[in-house]
Amino acid sequence: MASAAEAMLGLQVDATADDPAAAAAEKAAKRKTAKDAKKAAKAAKAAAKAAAKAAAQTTTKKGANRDGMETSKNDDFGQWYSQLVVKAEMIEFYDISGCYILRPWSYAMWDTIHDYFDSRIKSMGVQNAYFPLFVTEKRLTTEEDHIEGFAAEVAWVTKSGQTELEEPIAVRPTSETIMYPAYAKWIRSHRDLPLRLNQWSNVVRWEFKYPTPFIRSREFLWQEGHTAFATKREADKEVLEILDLYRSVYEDVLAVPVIKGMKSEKEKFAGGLYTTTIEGFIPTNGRAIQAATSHCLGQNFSKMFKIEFDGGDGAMHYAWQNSWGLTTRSIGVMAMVHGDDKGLVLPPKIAPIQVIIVPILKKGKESNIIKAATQLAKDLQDAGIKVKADTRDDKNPGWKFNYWELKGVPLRLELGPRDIEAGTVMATRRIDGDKETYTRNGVVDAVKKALDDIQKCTFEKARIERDASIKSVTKWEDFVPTLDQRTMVLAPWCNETPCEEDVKVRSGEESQRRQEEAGETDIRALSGSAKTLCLPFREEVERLGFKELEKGAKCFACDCTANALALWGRSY
Ligand code: 86X
Repeated sequence: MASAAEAMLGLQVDATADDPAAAAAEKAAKRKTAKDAKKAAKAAKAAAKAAAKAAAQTTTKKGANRDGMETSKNDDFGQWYSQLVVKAEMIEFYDISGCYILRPWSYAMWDTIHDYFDSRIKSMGVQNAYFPLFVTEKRLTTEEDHIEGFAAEVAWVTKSGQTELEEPIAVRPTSETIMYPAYAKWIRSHRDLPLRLNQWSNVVRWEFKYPTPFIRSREFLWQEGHTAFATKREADKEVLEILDLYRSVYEDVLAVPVIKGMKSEKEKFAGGLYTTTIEGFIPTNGRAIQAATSHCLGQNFSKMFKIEFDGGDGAMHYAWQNSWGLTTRSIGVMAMVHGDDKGLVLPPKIAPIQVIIVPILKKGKESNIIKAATQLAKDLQDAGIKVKADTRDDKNPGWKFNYWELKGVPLRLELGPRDIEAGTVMATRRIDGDKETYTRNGVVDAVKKALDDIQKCTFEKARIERDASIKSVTKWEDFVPTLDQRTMVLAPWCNETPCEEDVKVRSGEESQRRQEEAGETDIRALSGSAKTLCLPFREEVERLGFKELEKGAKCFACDCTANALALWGRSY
């Protein structure tokens, strides 16, 4: 069943619903008699014919066909995104709400993120391991605080075949309770520390907020790092090193700008000591999004799980622990930030194909041109560039241009008979459509330079738009009206949880009132309430060009003395 939200977005979870031929064939399979099956097969044929005719009719509009994007990013962002992930062949919908198929185009991106992050944590001294998918109820609930508030999201296996299990087992929503009992066995002496393990895996959280591919799914892929140290100082240092590595994944690979900071008491991981975060932003809908978190757990878990070590000083000590995670959500944020009305826009560092070569065929010269395109691809591939020559003979160049634009390939090279004669190649950038002619001899260097430049441009464009979306506010009256301009808000804050709870309620109410007054009845709008995204680090505030907290400043929301600058926003 499609969720209400999916239905609202017009998403067809039923694969056959959009395809009369497949629907008829499926019906045929279900019919009992051969006669019925024959009848259905005939109907399926007729339906297929009609569908083909309908498809042909919709392509009559110049340049447009059902394969391309049909919704503009600014008109209906939710619809745009759903179309994007399907039409760019990143996602296939599945018949369980909140679960999605990651197709090769998006899985290749996860592979790239994996390789980038994995090699860097290994150089830092982290090792990979794999722990079981399942956890007993007794273990899962060892750390009560940490489970509290999450219990409703845990998925349980209760049967094997028709037989009830003696004890139901949970599917991991995160692996603290699975890993830490083993840590307690492995850690005895200060010589066993630090213990720094990482796991690449899937996890399941049966959420009831409406799902969005990559951004919020019930099963997702991630890495979870779990480390233990003898001293808090070492743990603190790692928290920030990992946070900076997360920043690098987003900014240097995905070209998505993020803001580093500390989570408030209300928003931190309840089981830990403090949580650091990187926060992203989607300018089109004005929503902030948590991009990754790096937690210092303090000694909370080591006390709970008895992870103790002999310090060599004649005393036993509890280990200082961290945990940190990055998920496939990162791919969704990248797609939302860079995508446009033609489809996906990929920064070169995450693109499964960085350069697409489209041969422009001319009657009688086909084999020559294909040969030249294949050789060009080989030269680029030898230089370490991810390149493909699209030599399909059943698609014309215009169709191929649209197809690879929709998939977001950063650079297109066209090669026609005249180029071959002149010793040139024509290049077009996906990010801005800029064209340039390269010489065939200098093409490898020119492409390398172009890809570097596109990577930088993509980030700069996103950074400028993100920076323009941060506004400073000092009094409550300006808060919701500013958020309504699709911004994040930086404000002096008392840093008290009751005040944050109050802001959530008041901003929600005020948003609704303002919407009603404006006659807005947009049911797609998510909750209008705001929360703290983070307390940005001092360097971040400076980098963004804001003044640090002034002495004697008052909290924007409750008029108490402010003791921090907080970044607020409506968020995913
Ligand atoms: C919090 C904390 C932490 C390791 C990370 O953020 C990085 C990687 N874990 C995860 N969290 C839960 O602890 C949790 C627990 C249950 Cl039982 C659940 F159903 C959902 C959860 N969601 C998040």
